[in-house]
Amino acid sequence: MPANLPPEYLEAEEEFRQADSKDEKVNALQRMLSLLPNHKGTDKIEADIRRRISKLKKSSAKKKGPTRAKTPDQIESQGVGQVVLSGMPNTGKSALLDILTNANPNVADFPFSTYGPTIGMMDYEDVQIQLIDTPPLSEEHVENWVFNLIRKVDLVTLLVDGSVDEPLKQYAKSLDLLADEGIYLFPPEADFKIDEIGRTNRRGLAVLTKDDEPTAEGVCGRLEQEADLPVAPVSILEEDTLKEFAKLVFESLEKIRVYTKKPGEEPDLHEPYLLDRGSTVIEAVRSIHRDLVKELDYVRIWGSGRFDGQEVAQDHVLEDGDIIEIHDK
Ligand SMILES: Nc1nc2c(ncn2[C@@H]2O[C@H](COP(=O)(O)OP(=O)(O)OP(=O)(O)O)[C@@H](O)[C@H]2O)c(=O)[nH]1
Ligand SMILES: [Mg+2]
Repeated sequence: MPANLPPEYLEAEEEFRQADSKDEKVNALQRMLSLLPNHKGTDKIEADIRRRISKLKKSSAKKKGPTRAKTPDQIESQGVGQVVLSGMPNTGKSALLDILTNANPNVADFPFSTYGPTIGMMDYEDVQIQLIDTPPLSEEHVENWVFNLIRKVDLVTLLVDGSVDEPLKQYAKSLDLLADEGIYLFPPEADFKIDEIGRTNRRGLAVLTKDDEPTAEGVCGRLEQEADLPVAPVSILEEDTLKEFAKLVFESLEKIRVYTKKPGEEPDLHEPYLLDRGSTVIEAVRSIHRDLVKELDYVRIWGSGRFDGQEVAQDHVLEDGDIIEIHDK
């Protein structure tokens, strides 16, 4: 039976063809549906229009669902952990990122020179740590993503400028600015993230920058007395302070590196397994391969054992740099 479609319907159909967006397409299809004469000859057309509407609606729902807006605080963690460089203006955050990583942030002798996050990877022995440079903390407007990022990272390094008149006051001010956002820094070994009153607690490290400046003399000692956090003095001009910084950052992430060896062979020192500090032998075996646990007979250890190659219990707590030799049944 011929469909005998009215001219209004054909117009709506033309609109559908011209439509650019999904919403426009759905609207046009719905108008076509309402203008479709109701008789046997149009049953198939009606079914087809309904199918097309439903398909379009489903595809736009899919789009809205899981794809979240990318904001600057959504940075994929790489390496041992994610570490933010935070601090008041001009404290040397970008200079530190610049010297320690492959990134090329804007370093300037005026404050507020950084606007967005800049990411770089810092080498520490055989591993890498992700450093993120951020705009400064200040009483003026700080964009929300900066605090959201700080809430998420594994470690917050709080930079204090060794060249200012009162670095200790700057340190206290920075802590206040974080506390205004409900963020509190604790020494790395204290790992309680959100406490019972809903505050965000983060592992923190105080960093006294520009330690080469004469003004910085004696400040580190005073900061150590004042601060609840460990203090790292750094200067971009002094290589050994940068090495110390990398070491302290690694240790503050509370991770250990564990290596494996096969019986009768040399250890594989290329790819360490990264485990949380305090991990036991059985946890290491599980993280190397889930199925290995069932097959496990015993483990020998080089490093934290009493002697090299000692057979250790499954609950033996591993240390950074341990080498384990897994024997299965
Ligand atoms: N003497 C000395 N100067 C430094 C050191 N680190 C940074 N500076 C200088 O301090 C100034 C500020 O450095 P930036 O790295 O841009 O500081 P920032 O914290 O990123 O600044 P904002 O992004 O504006 O918050 C620059 O002139 C740097 O050259 C250091 O270790 N020693
Ligand atoms: Mg900067």
